[in-house]
Amino acid sequence: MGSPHGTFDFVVAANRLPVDRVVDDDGVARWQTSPGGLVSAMDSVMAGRTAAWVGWAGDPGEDIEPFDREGTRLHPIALTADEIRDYYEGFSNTTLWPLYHDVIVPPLYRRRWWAAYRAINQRFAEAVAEVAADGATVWVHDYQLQLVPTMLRDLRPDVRIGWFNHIPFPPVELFAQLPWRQSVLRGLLGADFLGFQRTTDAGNFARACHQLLGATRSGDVVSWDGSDDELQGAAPRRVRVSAVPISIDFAGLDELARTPAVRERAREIRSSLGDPETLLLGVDRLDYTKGIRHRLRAYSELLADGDLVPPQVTLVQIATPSRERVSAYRELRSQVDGQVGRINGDHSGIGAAAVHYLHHAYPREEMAALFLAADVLLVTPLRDGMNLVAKEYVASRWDGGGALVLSEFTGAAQELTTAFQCNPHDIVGLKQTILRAMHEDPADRRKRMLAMRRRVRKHDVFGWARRYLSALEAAPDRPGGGGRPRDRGEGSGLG
Ligand code: GDG
Repeated sequence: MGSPHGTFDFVVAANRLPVDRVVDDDGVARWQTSPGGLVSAMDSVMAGRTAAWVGWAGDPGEDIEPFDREGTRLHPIALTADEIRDYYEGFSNTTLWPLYHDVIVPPLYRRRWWAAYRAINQRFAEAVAEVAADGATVWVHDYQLQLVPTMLRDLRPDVRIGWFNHIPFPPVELFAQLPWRQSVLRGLLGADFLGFQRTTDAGNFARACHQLLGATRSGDVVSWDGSDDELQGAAPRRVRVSAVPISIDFAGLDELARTPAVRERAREIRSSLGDPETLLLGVDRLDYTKGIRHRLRAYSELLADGDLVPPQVTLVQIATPSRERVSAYRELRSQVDGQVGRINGDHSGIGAAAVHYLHHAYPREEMAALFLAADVLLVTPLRDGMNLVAKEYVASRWDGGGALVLSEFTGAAQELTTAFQCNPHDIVGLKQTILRAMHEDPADRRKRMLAMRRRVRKHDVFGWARRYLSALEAAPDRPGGGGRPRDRGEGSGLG
């Protein structure tokens, strides 16, 4: 080992740092903590440890020196404009994102993007190796960094490595399209523990390892002897693989939604929309996985059928700008713009808009007020790892009001079983589900909401982080770990 080890005994590696660089009115740049549950969850597990976070600062550009913020060392990874294009917009968001979301749009396979992905993953692995203390725990996040576990293990066999996939892991029949499929699996198998949103995702990963690498699975341990056709000489691996579904800061959101300012704002929102009998709401990143077009299609048919009539009913659709340099996202935007224009042209009146379409990001308080104001939240993804918006809506409804229409293709559908579940591809079924959510007996709707609130309160983001880390601690082949001995049940193939 060349250079001396670092001093941080807990290291997070994620594509982005937990801060954004903002420039004040007076032209001075400063760092602002990014909003969101992941950052709060990580704060909660970092407290009391010497912790570092390795990630990209968000702009193309020069090296930024590591700096300390709220007790955590932030270690920026610099990316040039070409690297952002090839590693981030290209391989991460034009190859992996669509491939892992059921090929809703066709993934593109470009050798130049793959080369950049490998190089940037290596850069992350080296940065982690530099800051991690002897025997440190390293938590790697998401699909942008799938090669980091093995690259890091090669540099630092002493550290304990976990990886969590925020998005689905596809069935092997789709994953097998990837020209570099074995390298990706091998990259992940460098971890001690791989966490997924759903049991199905963990199963898909294990099946891919079986079919493409000849690995075996026993319980939640995948074993690979390191031999396969293309990659010679790898060390054998035993890796724990299971589902640890992510959640949100229930108490924080519940508290925010109860504040007088948020409640007042919720009333104001309804009154500025003409106090509709039913306010429908959609809140999504503008992403083709979220089923926004299917939702708008169902809504426009309900208007055309005369089942819904503005201004008694209106839809607010927040579509947060996302990945605007990627062509599939630009195309989606123009399709959604067109659809909204047609719906409003056909069905709005003066002071009675059928759709209020807002292509902006909003502060957390405004989101909570929108959740509290909405009678029905429409969450209709074609595929979604979890969908935090659904859980955030539930946490905001301290009043037991509201109704959630939820696609069965989200991770959240496995937990929020009393939601009005739907198949967004089935437009007739989706229309009926929206009407059912609007018209069900209020006492029954309330029961559904209270059951979902109990679930999310009990399984919040802090519990998720604790569960994840204890699974990582108990990973196989580690002193004190809970792994099974090698001779028990191994080699049984995939159940
Ligand atoms: C990925 C997976 C998985 C959105 N607009 C605004 C805003 N948001 C916040 C939401 C929510 C988050 O962004 C979006 O999370 P989702 O889970 O809905 O979706 P992805 O961005 O696709 O996230 C997903 C997640 O990772 C976590 O593992 O659940 O399946 O795809 O928190 O509230 N927040 C604010 N203003 C906005 O305009 N403040």
